[in-house]
Amino acid sequence: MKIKWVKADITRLEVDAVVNAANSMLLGGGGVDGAIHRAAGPELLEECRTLNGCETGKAKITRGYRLPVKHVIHTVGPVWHGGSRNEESLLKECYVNSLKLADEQGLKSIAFPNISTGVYRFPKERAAEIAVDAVKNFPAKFVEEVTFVCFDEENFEIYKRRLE
Ligand code: AR6
Repeated sequence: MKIKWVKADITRLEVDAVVNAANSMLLGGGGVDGAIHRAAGPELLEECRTLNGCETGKAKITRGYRLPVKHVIHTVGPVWHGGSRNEESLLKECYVNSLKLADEQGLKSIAFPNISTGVYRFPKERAAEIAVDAVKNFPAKFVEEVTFVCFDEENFEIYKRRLE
């Protein structure tokens, strides 16, 4: 599996699926969630309304609508509470369950934002370590390329150091 990292707006990426760092309602929000819904258009929200939300660590898939992708995989990262509420395993589950969905659909390329490292306040260095480990250890059948999409300079430098 090829692993890449870029500094970019995830709504501009042309891949089979982009992952959305959503909340358990799956009805949009701020940050990357807001950007994805704005770029995909109202049809995305319509489909999300049919999903009945999503638990932390789990993932659900929709179409990509006006985004240049086939699918959006919505996952719900943990809110960081200091590390004693299973945050690390839940973050790992976000990556693994998103990859499982992509692989089940036979998708070849997937792009992840830095889940939970925005308003959910997960420490960035540890989040990157968990993300990279989860991807490297995933037994993919179809997924060939994973892109870590960093939006802020700090995350970009962290991924660069870890993957270069
Ligand atoms: N493209 C790529 N990455 C982005 C973009 C973008 N357009 N915009 C922000 N990021 P956050 P969370 C990065 O807060 O911490 C939402 O309101 C950002 O720099 O979007 O998982 C949801 O509805 C950061 O590194 O998500 C939830 O309520 C990363 O995306 C809640 O926020 C994640 O930041 C989820 O919080």
